[in-house]
Amino acid sequence: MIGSMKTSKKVYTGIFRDGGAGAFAKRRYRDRRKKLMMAEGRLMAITGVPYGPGGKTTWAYAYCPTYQEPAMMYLTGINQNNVILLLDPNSKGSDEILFVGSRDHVMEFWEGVRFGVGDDQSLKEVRTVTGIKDVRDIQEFKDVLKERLLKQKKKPIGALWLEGTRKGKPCAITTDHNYDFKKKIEGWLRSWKAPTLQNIMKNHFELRLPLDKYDVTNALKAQEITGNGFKVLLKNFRKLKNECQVQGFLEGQMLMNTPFGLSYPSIVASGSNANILHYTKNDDDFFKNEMILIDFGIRWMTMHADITRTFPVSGRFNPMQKILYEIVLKAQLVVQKKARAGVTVDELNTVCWEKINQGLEYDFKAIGGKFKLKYKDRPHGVSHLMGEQEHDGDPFRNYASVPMKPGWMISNEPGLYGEFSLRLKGKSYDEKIGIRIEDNLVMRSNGCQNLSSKIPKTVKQLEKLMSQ
Ligand SMILES: [Mn+2]
Repeated sequence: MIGSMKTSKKVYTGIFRDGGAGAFAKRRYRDRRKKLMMAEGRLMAITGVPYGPGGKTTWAYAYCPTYQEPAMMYLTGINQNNVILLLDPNSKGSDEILFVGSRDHVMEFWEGVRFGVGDDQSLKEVRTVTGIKDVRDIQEFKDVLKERLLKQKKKPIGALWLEGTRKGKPCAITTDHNYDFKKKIEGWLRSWKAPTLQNIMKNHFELRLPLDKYDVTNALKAQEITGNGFKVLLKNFRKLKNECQVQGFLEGQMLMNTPFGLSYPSIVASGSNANILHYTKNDDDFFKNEMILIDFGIRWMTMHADITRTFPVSGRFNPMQKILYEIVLKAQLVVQKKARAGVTVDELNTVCWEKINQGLEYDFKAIGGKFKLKYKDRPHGVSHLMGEQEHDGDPFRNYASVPMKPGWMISNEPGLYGEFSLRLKGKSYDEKIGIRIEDNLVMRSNGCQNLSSKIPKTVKQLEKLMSQ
């Protein structure tokens, strides 16, 4: 017995995410699968991750409470490796079949309850929680696929893998588990003399990227916990001596308030370390006049917060830091004003980096400031898509030229990185500084909703919190 239905909520918390929809969860996932079937009209096979953390990198232990292919999570809420979903919109029988591994009592003794076939009770419970009525042993997948394929004549099967174009040339992510799955199925199709696979990526992302009301609620909850962690950090900042203490303190505050884990390991970069965009060492001491950049966030259900804040270690901005910081902040506000459904990420980039350059020219150079930037035109994109993943959507970011849709969530993260010097009121300042300020926005038809609006970011707000 996995557990009686009375205790199912607790038993399944780790391996089934209801997305905050409670009793409506089954309907919500079923609707998503139905929409995908409507859009594709073909037989489709979608795989979960084949193995858990450390499965291919046995030397690494990854702490990650949610470990699932985001497409599988989006369509079923199942947070367990080794599952496959078959969708068959043209079938006269069941139009969706979930394949899972068999029950393994030894494994359950080590790792806790898992969905699995092997006894009627267990199968019944998988059905009850996921809403998928037809659940079968994953060993049968190949045979069922072949049988269903023959029934739909010559129509190609659909599967998901990540592909796009980079500098005009087609390319794919070949290290992803989805690509391994694609290769495997293609091998079978060749031996069956069947037409090759069709990628369902476009329709899948079109359906998945706009957040629904549950997603927005979850995203706001992630913001709230992330923001509270940040506020507590600032109030206690004077007690901390180095980057790793900041990481430990902040992540501790955040993890105490979410069972869903971090969005990603935090970047905690003081002084010139903030000029390394993906700084991960987090092992340096501070100097008292430095700025510190932190990039952090948690998950709530399957939604992510992705926040960056930059502030002075001392709790007070020096005059040069304040000028540079406000250049970045102004650019962020310009992006936020421009962001809405119908606008492209490319257009946001244009206004963002123009505003930064203008700021450097008129607010810094004009008063005698000198600088050497760490990049040519721009350091990185101002926005990426967010959702089921912290970086969601096509990984080649071909979406940047597409008008955004209502409900898309994006980051808004202008930055300024380089070496800056200024002489002001008889005092000289010369620092290597990296400043990034990042909020998360949801697109609406008449503007955007800044989900991060309650997380302090003005000079005044930051200094006030740090002086408490
Ligand atoms: Mn980001």
